[in-house]
Amino acid sequence: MNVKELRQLFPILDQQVNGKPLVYLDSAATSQKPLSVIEAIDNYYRQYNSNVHRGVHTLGTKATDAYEGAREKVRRFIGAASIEEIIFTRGTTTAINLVAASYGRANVREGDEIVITYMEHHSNIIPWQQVARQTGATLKYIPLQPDGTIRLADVEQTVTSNTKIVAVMHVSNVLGTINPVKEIAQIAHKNGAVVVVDGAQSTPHMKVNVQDIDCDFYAFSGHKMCGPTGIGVLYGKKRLLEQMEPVEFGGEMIDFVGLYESTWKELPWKFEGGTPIIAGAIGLGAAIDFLEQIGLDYIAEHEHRLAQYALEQLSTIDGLTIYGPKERAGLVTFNIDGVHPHDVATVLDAEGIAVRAGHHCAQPLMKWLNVTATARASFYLYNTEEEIDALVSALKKTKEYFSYVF
Ligand code: 7TS
Repeated sequence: MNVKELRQLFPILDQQVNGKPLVYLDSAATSQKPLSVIEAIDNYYRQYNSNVHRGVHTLGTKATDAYEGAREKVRRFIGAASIEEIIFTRGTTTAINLVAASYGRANVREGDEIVITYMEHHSNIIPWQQVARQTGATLKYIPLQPDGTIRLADVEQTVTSNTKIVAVMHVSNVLGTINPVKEIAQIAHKNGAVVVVDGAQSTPHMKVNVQDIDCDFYAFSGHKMCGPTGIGVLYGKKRLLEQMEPVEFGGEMIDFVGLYESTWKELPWKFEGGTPIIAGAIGLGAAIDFLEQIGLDYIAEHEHRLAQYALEQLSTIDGLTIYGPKERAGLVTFNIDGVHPHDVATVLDAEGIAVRAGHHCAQPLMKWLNVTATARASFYLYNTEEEIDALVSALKKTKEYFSYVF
């Protein structure tokens, strides 16, 4: 299937925005959804909407099979050993918060260390700040190289025998850096720490195998990988999840409820209190089917080509600064001298081009870059070189417009 045919599977892409063909370059914020995902959710609500794990009626059984079937698809997709290790959450943020609230508070003490990096998204910073505050532990940062990469020697330096948790993103949503999470996990384990990987920007774009990485926890969101919003995943090693207490209590997650005490269901359900995100999980399952059909290796290669082409083309614009390393995932973050990134995004929008401007939920990284905000174009399997040409020519126009005004 070529990219033109592939684009036809995404109905939203075929529209005009401000009188111009839509150029959607904001997939790192959320991806668009193929018909097969939209239809899977539609079918659930039209044909077998029911609660799961409850009654024995036919629709309920069908819904339960589809919900649990999606869990098996996730397990296979990330190479986990068993479905007990796959917990459905609302997204990456909720998944990391679960680890922090459960594993973090139970295992981190005063004098311990939690290690993260300067490039983390807020959702992999604030939960750890909270654990550090509540336990008296210290939060430490692995420094970055000038190109926005991490040196393993700096990981070795920062992680010590006092470190209990190392939390790091697999792929940066701002720099596009692909972090050596497997090697970081080895260093963490050598020091007796567990590793939490934020996979929000990796699972949509490249093959991920949690057993090969040997991470202890891995978090990601369905909506960035062609699935719906409101569904995400926490992978955790069974040995650790077994020891952990749930953080949400109520229906669905219990085994027996007495007047003063209760017991929990086995894994993974003890972490899924309340009616789960049934349509979301079914949609995520359909998204995984779709991504596997296209092929993660093809997607990674396509985006790599687009990113390299974008780097080449954008570097022809005077006064445009690009942040991050040359070898990167499929996104480019930049600033144009003298033009605020929000103005860049507004002018691009008038041309039908959607990019994100702001701090990208990475204020410590903005501080490290010495900027308050940037613009970001992020690519996915449906983007084309022609769209990058449209971006470049609109940016040239933006530059001319602002040099004329000021
Ligand atoms: N981690 C990373 C690396 C992310 O890029 C994001 C979202 C999250 C965590 C949070 O995911 P959520 O689904 O729980 O919200 N990143 C972005 C972004 O770059 N632009 O908008 C959202």
